[in-house]
Amino acid sequence: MTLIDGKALSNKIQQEIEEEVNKLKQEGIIPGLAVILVGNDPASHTYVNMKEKACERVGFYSIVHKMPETISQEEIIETIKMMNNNSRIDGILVQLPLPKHIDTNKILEVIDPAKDVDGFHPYNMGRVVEGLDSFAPCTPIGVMEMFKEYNINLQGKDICVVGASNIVGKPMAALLVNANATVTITHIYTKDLASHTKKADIIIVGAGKPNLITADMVKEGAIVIDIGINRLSDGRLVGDVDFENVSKKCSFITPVPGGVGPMTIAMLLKNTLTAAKKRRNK
Ligand code: L34
Repeated sequence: MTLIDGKALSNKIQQEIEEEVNKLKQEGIIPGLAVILVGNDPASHTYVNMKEKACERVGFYSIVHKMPETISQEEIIETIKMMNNNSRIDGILVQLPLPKHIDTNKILEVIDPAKDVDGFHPYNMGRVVEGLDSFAPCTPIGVMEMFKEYNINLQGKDICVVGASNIVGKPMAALLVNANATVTITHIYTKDLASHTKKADIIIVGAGKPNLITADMVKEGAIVIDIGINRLSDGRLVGDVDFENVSKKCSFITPVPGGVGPMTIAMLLKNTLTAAKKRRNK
């Protein structure tokens, strides 16, 4: 069994980005990321802090615009429009989830697709599905980078994606189909989850449910990618996979923490760098 080290790969990518930023700086270019953080969700604050620190590490300019839980949809939209017009900002990210009174889709559609480093705008999502050059969501492209780094060939593979969110499952499936895999997307209404996972050469799970994937659901020698991040009541951080038992059957598996999470951050930086270069025709 090979452990896929997302942390190490993330660090390697961040180093490459830092080197490129140093070169751009000689031309007077500093990539800039703006993050909108609404409310007091502790996990969101943790992730945004990590993103801010990562920006600092690679030499980006970054701002975090914090807004109270009670903020109106209109005020968020006005802030995004300001960022769309701010020439120092190359990437705009609205940390999700947003409070219930906010229509997330309405917010995401206001972001200039050229600054949509999360790849959540319907324009970019459409381009991802068509396999065109586009910003794609950071977590799925982070997973694709892991496959590349570990020389895992996807062509013709049976891949089961567990979870059908707009952020993870759907774009993940699109990227895999474009890499010539045979993809099954399962979700909470799937009748018999195990019947699908058992057949899969690769299982990619992002459902937010600890121990959803147990050893009996996994084929011998399968590859398991765990996108879930759950904090248990004792403070422990676990994924959606029963790692201890599932890992014994796997050829490759990602840990939580230290797997897909750090890759999400690296891909955000990569998308922001790409946005900065594209806006200047580089
Ligand atoms: N707009 N909202 C927007 N974009 C995103 O890409 C995200 N996401 C998800 C939540 N909301 C978002 C993230 O950034 C989840 N997510 C994310 C990013 C990084 C990590 C986890 C989730 C991460 O690095 N996790 C560490 C452990 C962190 C800890 O100790 O809590 C890990 O090793 O998995």
